[in-house]
Amino acid sequence: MNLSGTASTPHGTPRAQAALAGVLAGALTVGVADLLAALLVRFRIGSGQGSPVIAVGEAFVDRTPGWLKDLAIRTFGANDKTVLLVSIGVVLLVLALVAGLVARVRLAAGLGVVVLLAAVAAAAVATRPGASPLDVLPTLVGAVAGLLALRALMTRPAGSTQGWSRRAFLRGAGAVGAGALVTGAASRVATGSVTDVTASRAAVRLPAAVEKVTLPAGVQLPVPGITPFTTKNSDFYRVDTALSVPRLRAEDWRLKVHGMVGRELTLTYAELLKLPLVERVTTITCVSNEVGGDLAGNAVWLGYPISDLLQQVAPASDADMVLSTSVDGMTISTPLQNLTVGRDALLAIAMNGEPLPVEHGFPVRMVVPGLYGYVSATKWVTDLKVTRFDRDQAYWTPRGYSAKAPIKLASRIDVPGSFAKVPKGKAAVAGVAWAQGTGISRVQVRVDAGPWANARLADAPGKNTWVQWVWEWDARPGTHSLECRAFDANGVPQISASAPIRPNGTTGLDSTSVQVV
Ligand SMILES: Nc1nc2c(c(=O)[nH]1)N[C@H]1C(S)=C(S)[C@@H](COP(=O)(O)O)O[C@H]1N2
Ligand SMILES: [Mo]
Repeated sequence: MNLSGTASTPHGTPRAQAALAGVLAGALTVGVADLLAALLVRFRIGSGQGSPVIAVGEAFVDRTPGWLKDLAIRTFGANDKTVLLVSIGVVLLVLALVAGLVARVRLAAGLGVVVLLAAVAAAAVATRPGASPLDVLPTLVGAVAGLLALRALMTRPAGSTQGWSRRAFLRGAGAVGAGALVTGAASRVATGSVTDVTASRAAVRLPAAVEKVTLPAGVQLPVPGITPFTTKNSDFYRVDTALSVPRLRAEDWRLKVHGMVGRELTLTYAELLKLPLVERVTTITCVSNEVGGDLAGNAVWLGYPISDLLQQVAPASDADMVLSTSVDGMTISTPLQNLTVGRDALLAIAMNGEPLPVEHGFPVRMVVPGLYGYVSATKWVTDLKVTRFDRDQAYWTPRGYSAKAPIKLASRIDVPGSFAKVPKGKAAVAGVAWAQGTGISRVQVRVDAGPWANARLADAPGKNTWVQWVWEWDARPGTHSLECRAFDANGVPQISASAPIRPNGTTGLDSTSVQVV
């Protein structure tokens, strides 16, 4: 980059200087806005959604068509959010650079670009669910700081005829850059709620369960490479629309239960911990899971049966749905019946013996066997409204997904892996199958579309988890295709015709191609 005065153009400021001025002003805008947003959160002013970059990202996620979202989840998996935030950063960088270059030709026009960007960000902030008018304050103040910085860096000092001297420009740029760094770092510190929620989670003492889960040893087959029966928290798939994970302290959590009820109820975390909590082992699954995909995970959950909770509020007899809302504004509709029949649907506080990880819903989430996550598994849940499907709608319903979505019977081949080289002779073909709420009675495997053969099923602790299966194959040299299919406990076979993710989940048989050598 040549910042020297000799590169000076008729417009006075060298291009590189102008571009740098734009980028530094942009960085200062974001730094100031985020610092102010963090302070508002600290002092509980506004709704806590004042960060312009996060708001733009979330508004973008909201407006993303379902197919694109599915593609992003499939392509980037759990990194889809990082990819989005980095993309926003790159777009912002380019636009800031452009603002600088435009300002070089016409200062007012360059400032106009900044105003336009700020207006878009302010609109995104103001339209977040539950946004408060105060939330736009950080964006506005940040924009003013950015405008002043850009103007200062682009205006030659009084008396100068040559444009900025290199040294004067660098001094100004250094000051703006330092301002951006300091505000950016301070916003990190002020978002100390980050450390707050970690401390809050670390302070949780999990009460003993009044009903404990003991897993039979036979749930786990001794097959290398098979999906472990229990998914480690660190390996558990994550799907949600939150760009920054909601950081809600247990001390601040409240659950309101209301709507078509005999009497309303509010629950604090301390009160929840004193209730008789039970353990349940449940496999949850995402509707976006492809045939053979890994958006499913199994854990032992500790929580309070939602049926026991609902009993205390006396739902109206004509209610048929519970609309749950999370602290970040996600809404999820669950058939009332799935929450009141049996005592397996939980208001969960722990996962595999630990308080819920923050990204899996700390302090409290729902876990309901047999329903895809988007119609049951509300993380960071704070509100339950007893209502009717003909009165209320959840987030995904107008976006092309069914209002009700039971998990479809599925099976998957884990070993051998796709395109694996398998030594000839005896080889284990193994995987998992699930039909939460019903259970699995049989899994079959076939080679090269030949006859179906029965696999051996591992033990299952109940109907609500996946079950491992293994089939011993006498592998002959050559390229072979393997397929599997499952039958539920009622003898109903898995649907072999393929169906897309929308509106309510895929069907089709998993297959894998291997080379036996
Ligand atoms: N607040 C909130 N809860 C949510 C979601 C969300 O976007 N926001 N996504 C749901 C979906 S689609 C799924 S599949 C499950 C995933 O839970 P996990 O991330 O713990 O695996 O969470 C559900 N709960
Ligand atoms: Mo999902």
